Parts: sequence; structure tokens; C-alpha cells
Amino acid sequence: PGNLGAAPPRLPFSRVTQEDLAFFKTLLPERTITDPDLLKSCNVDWLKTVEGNSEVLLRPKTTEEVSQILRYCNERNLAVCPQGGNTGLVGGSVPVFDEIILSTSLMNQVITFDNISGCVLENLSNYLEERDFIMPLDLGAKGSCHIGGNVSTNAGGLRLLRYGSLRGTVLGLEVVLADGRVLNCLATLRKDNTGYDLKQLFIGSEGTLGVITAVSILCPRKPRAVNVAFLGCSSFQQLLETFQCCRGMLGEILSAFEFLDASCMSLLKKHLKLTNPITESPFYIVIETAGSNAAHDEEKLHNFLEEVMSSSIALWSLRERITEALTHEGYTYKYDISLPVEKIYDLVQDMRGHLGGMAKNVVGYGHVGDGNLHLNITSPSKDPVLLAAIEPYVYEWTSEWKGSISAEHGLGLKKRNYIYYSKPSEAVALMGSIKAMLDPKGILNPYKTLPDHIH
Ligand code: FAD
Ligand code: 2HG
Ligand code: ZN
Repeated sequence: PGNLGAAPPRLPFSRVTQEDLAFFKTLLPERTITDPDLLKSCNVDWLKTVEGNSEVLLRPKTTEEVSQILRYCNERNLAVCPQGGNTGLVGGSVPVFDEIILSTSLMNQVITFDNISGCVLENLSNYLEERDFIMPLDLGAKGSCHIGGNVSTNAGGLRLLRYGSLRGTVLGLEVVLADGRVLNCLATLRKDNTGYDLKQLFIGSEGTLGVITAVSILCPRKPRAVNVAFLGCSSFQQLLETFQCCRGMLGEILSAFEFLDASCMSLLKKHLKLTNPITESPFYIVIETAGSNAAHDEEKLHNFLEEVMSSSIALWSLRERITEALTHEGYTYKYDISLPVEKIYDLVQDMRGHLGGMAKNVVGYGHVGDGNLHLNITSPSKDPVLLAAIEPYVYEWTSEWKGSISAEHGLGLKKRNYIYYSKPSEAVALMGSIKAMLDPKGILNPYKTLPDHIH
């Protein structure tokens, strides 16, 4: 079937003219960037696997500016790529050709304490922690990713097990539509059943239906007691048994249950000089508890654990920095798969057998608590023969077990044509109708999320 993740041909959008630039420079003086050196990093994704050729970066500060940009681009038939922290892993956040990059990097104001907009996740977390609250999500990319990007990808991350998905914690959104209309659904209510829940359309739509300009999000109280433990397991079966036991004994205070395999540990050691704090094992688990009563939580944890470590930051690094360690290995083929939890490691083992010695590394890690495996396969450089051995094998395997081919990273450019492995054709067709209704000219993040025949 060829490489269905490769870029399709350019669609007939207009090209940016001197008049267009003059318009943008009047609207956003100093914030219309055309210097090729400054544009370089925004044209390349975090993994350095997708590179566009945009000649214009716009950095609006207000919703009104976003609205004027989109109204203008829609009239002129100019394509736009919305960009947050550019940490996306599926090639969705960078232009494929010459799409204008619309960055939210200056939309970083906290509007009110109950109401927050396009800011770097870690800054929001720090802001809230000073006020005795926390963000309901946490990711390894927290230092760079933006809340607007997180909502646009419906990012899962390390706390989903405890606080649920953004589909539950996002209470309201402000979105600028393709034609510049501002949709104010920035409610802060816990309950609101007045008609269709439009904000859900934009959560996880990867910038293809609108630009998110403000978010209101429900934040939990900062837990008074947080404990982190790092354990080794001799088999994946033992890991699953530990998970069941953990759920039973820790109950509501369990806030994360993450795993990595021994191959991940070797890469952390080799590239980032991180040390394994415990005995070498085939599998490792990071468990976090978050509760309100330190003595009660600790007692629960001690009853359960064989090993409790003191420095939680060091322990979390072992889990959070695997993606970074992998970048040092050459080219990484990434798969972000949801499966029944007892099947997640079978895919890694089957893939190892299937590929024989073709790949440099086949590693598995992820969010056990959410049934979400991160299967990563590396080779010294891009390798079409290896790719043909991995795909569609990995998607067929996933589909057979009724899994999702993108649990939390989205489809972006790389996975768009594989959507049918996880969604029926009627559903994809309806997505196409929604796209056509909200963005009839298809200017918003073209070539992303939906399969090529729909654009
Ligand atoms: P970008 O990468 O800039 O954009 C992502 C997509 O959203 C693009 O399609 C873009 O066009 C669109 N977009 C961005 N901002 C807007 C906006 N304001 N309005 C409309 N569309 C917009 N993901 C997880 O789910 N869980 C994890 O645990 C996790 N860990 C990660 C760890 C590392 C080290 C890295 C590099 C990535 C990780 N990711 C994870 C993937 C990534 O961080 C998330 O997808 C993140 O939510 C993207 O946010 P961003 O601001 O960087 O968005
Ligand atoms: C994580 O959970 C991220 O660490 C990234 O979702 C996963 O790089 C990956 O495959
Ligand atoms: Zn993840």
C-alpha cells in the first residue's frame, strides 16, 4: 500500500503575496515573522521528522486578532497551521507546504483564576500550585506544550487515571472558526445540558475545525500527600497482577500506574545517564498516589509496596524522559495504541518476532492504567523496508483486538490515512461533513487528521 503517512500533493490554496504580508504587518506589527532563520524551528516538528516550508509566522495576542487573521485567510483561500508548543508527535503541528503558521505563544494570559487560556502547561501548573490547586493533566512535554495544544490533541498523559480526560475536565472553550467568527462557549459550569456540547468537537480535533483561544478547566485541589514508588517486575503477567492488586489496595489514592520495559531502561542509561535505582528487571512500574491524609496514604502504600523511594522527581524522569532518550537512537517509528490492558505487551513481543533483526530497538512503555501502549521502533535512519514490515501489520493487529491506532497523540499528518482501522466509514464520512460545514474551504490545518480523499 506504500507509505500512507507521507505528504499528499499540495492542494490549490493561494500563495502568500506582498499584499497579504502588508495586511498581516499592519494587523500584527513586529509579530509577523518572515525571517527564514526565525521560521526554521516552527517549520520542523519536535521529532525532526516532518518539515514544512512556511514563509510566514503570525503571533497574535488576542482573540480578535486571531479572528481577523482567519477571516482574511478564509477570504483569500490561504491555508493555516495552528501551532502551540510544537511538541506533537504525529506531524500535526507543522506546515506540510507553505501554510501560514499561527502560533499561540503570545496568548499566555491567565484571564481569571477560574479561567485560563493558551499558556505553557508547566507555567499553569506552577501558577495553580501556589494557590493550592493543580492542573488535571501532566505530560513529559509540560515545559513546552501549551494548554491550547493539549486541548486540541485531547492529550492524556500521566494523571488521566485519576482525573480523567480533558473531555471531562474542560468546562468551556473559546474558539475562532475558519471564517473568523468567535464561538464563545467559555462556560465555567459543572453542568450544562442546553443542547449539543459543541466544545467536544474542538477537543481532539487537532486544529482542523477552529483555533482554540481560551480554555476554562476544572482543577483539582493540590493533594496534600504525594508518594511515588518504583518497582521491578519479572514478567508482564506479574505487572498486570500488581496493577490489579494496586487498584484494590490503593483505591482512590492511586493517581498513576505507568510502565517501561528493560530496553527503555537501557536507553535512559545510555543517552541520558539516568541510573536505575533498583535491581535490573524485565519491567519497571512507576506508581503515584495522591491523597489528602499523609499518614493514611503512606500506610496504605507501605502495606502494599516492597520499595518506596524518596526522590519522586528522579523516579518520574525514568518514565518521562524515554521519548527524549529514543531521539538519540536515530529514526523512531512511533505507535500510540489503546488495547485491552492484558494485551498491550503481546503487541511488543509479536512485533519483535515479526521484525526479527530488522530494527535497532523495539521498546514498549506507557500508561498501564489507561490500557495505552507506546510502542517505539528505532532504526539508524529512515528505512522504507522496515516501515513496510511494521505497517500495516501494527494497525491490523490493533484492529483485530478492537484497539485504537491513536490513543492520545492524534492522527496529524502521519496517521491520517489509517483512521479506518479504528473508525467505521460512516463515522469518517460524518467527520468529513462536519469539517466541510465548519471549514468549507479547508484552510485549517490541511492534510491533517482526516484521510486524503476527504480534504
Ligand atoms: P502542537 O504540537 O503545537 O500542536 C498539536 C496539534 O494541535 C496540531 O495539530 C496543531 O495544529 C494543533 N493546535 C495547537 N494549538 C492549537 C490551538 N490553540 N487551536 C487549535 N489547534 C491547535 N501526549 C499525550 O497525550 N500524553 C503524553 O503523555 C505526552 N507526552 C509527551 C512527551 C514528550 C516528551 C513529547 C515531546 C510529547 C508528548 N506528548 C504527549 C505529545 C504532545 O505533547 C501533546 O500532544 C501536546 O498536547 C501538544 O501540545 P502543543 O502545545 O505542543 O501542540
Ligand atoms: C509518553 O507517555 C508520551 O511518554 C510519548 O505520550 C510517547 O514518545 C512516545 O511514544
Ligand atoms: Zn503517553
